[in-house]
Amino acid sequence: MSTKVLIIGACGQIGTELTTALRKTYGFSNVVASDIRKSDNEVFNQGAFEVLDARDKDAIKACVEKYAITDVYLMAALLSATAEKQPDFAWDLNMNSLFHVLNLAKEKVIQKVFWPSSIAVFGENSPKKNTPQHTIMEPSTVYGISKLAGERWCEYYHKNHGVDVRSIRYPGLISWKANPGGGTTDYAVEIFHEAVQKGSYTCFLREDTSLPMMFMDDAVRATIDIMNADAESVKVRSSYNIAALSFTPKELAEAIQEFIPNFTIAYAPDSRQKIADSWPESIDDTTATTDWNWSHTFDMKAMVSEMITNLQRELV
Ligand code: AKB
Repeated sequence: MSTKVLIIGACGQIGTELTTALRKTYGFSNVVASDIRKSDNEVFNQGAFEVLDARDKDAIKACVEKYAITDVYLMAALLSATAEKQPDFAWDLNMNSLFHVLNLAKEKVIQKVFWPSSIAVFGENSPKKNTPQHTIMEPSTVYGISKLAGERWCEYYHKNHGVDVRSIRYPGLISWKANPGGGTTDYAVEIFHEAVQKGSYTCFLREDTSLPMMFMDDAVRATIDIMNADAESVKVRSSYNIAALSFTPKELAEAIQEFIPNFTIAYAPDSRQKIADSWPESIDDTTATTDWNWSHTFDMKAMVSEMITNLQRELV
């Protein structure tokens, strides 16, 4: 049977670029994008789009049947900062959407599921540096709790119902095509927009807050690679650590100054600092490398160069 993809939450930061990449892989007619509302990004005028609430199982099932979908990428979620403000809604969206999709796979209505987890599954008692694949996980945020619970459910559905679910723990993702929304790592995208447009930025995290990050091209490639890997090589069915970069706001500002020498940064930490302080500084991703050959390609300099070149062309 040929692959037919549904992306739920396609209009977000990852979904936008994933939609383009999956269409390149499977063809326009085999990829359906969906979200609670359509964004005005051109990407969504170029192929099938459905307005879909990720909390509505019947609507997801109807869409899956309409297009004979085989693989679902469930990208809809409330991220860390927003989830703290709306815990009930975050739990409802982040958990029930996952149950709906896992149950469709259990009922054999679909064949394969991708579900994103996050470095937010770790907490204050996890090792901060090179956080291992398997370690203490005591997340202290609504978002992190929902992602850790989701990971346990993914593994449970795989072991007990044979569901082919695959997942990676994304670090902060840096991209210029679509903006993030409601995350703690969002500063690492905002800083580029303000550097290019205003030459200055006030960061909501302290200058010495080191967090794991990745350029979007690597994140999208990881997503597609794990979905294309042989089932036997995907041994972890909760979620895989993946890693690329780790830097502080100060280090990022210095890297931007290499391209925009007059750029200045100030610091005004807010409630997101507490979230960042509970997360790892860097991640050990050797299990993903061993199991399905993962490695990142963008280093700090290449990422900063891509961001500035593309935003200067788009925004100035
Ligand atoms: C967030 O900051 O909430 C996300 C994440 C690390 O999962 N970008």
